[in-house]
Amino acid sequence: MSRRPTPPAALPFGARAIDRRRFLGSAMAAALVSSLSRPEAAVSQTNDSAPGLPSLLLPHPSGAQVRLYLQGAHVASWQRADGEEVLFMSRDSAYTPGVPIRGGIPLVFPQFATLGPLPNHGILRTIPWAVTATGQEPGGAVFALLERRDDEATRKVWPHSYHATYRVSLDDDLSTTLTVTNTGREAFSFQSSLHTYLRVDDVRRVTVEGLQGARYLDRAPTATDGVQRDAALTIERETDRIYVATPGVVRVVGTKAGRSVVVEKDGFADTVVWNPWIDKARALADFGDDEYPQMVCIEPANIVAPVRLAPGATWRGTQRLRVT
Ligand code: TA6
Repeated sequence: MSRRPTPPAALPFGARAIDRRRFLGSAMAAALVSSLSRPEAAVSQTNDSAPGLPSLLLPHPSGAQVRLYLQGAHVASWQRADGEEVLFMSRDSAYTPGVPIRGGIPLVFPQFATLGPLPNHGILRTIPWAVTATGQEPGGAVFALLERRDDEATRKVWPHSYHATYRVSLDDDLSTTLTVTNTGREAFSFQSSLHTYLRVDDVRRVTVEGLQGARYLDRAPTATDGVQRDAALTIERETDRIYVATPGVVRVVGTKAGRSVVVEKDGFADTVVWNPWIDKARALADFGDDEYPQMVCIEPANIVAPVRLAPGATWRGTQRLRVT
């Protein structure tokens, strides 16, 4: 399988030294620099090996950092203060403008997967977003705020006007909040999810808790819909389930020895659990055949009951990831 160029590693933490001439040369850089409210929350831009796919670092004084691509406001990495990487990124991911990035937290809007006529998982994850602010919150979290509006190209694919914002906030935890405002004259409905790829040492040793009693729609081949009877879901085959109207907290136990990741959601009714397992991993060109044990997707989502947004109304969906 052809290896795609993987981007240079994020700037070593604390390495804010960047080629300011190059950095300041771009209009976006000017926006970034002008939006900085406090130097210590400075955001450094790292242009990956694929020109035109800029990413930025959001360092926290603790030593933790988040790296996100402006394409799709795509969080690709969350390194905790101890250096632990919490999110999974495939070594075979593309870093090409307009091509989905495999891993991190893809934004899904206004369609989930192929549950409609739009491109898989919709339009937001493959288009460039603008950074509108960065800084530090009174409680000490550092944040980046990005936004995206409709344009002629998006309206050709999905004929509605919207203003989307995405806030990434890092302290001990990582919170990401997507808002969508209907800026048009007609109501529209949408599905959405924060398609979070959690990194695990071995998915066969992981249990997913918090879904007991929930009904699920099973999208894996030959699988059938059902109800989660056991308190702990184990991953032993291709798993592609939409759990309907789930509680606000899911715990992924055993991401590393003695570690769990808690996924809290608000504004999202459903939870998707996905692991491609062997055959689907082989079928994905941007996913290593041997990578399926290293990840599980836990996705706060609105799928079964799409959100209906009246003109001028705003929807907000948030997830908070916490390592315990
Ligand atoms: O969220 C699960 C899912 O819908 C799977 O069916 C699989 O297609 C996954 O999303 C990845 O989708 P992508 O378009 O990123 O390949």
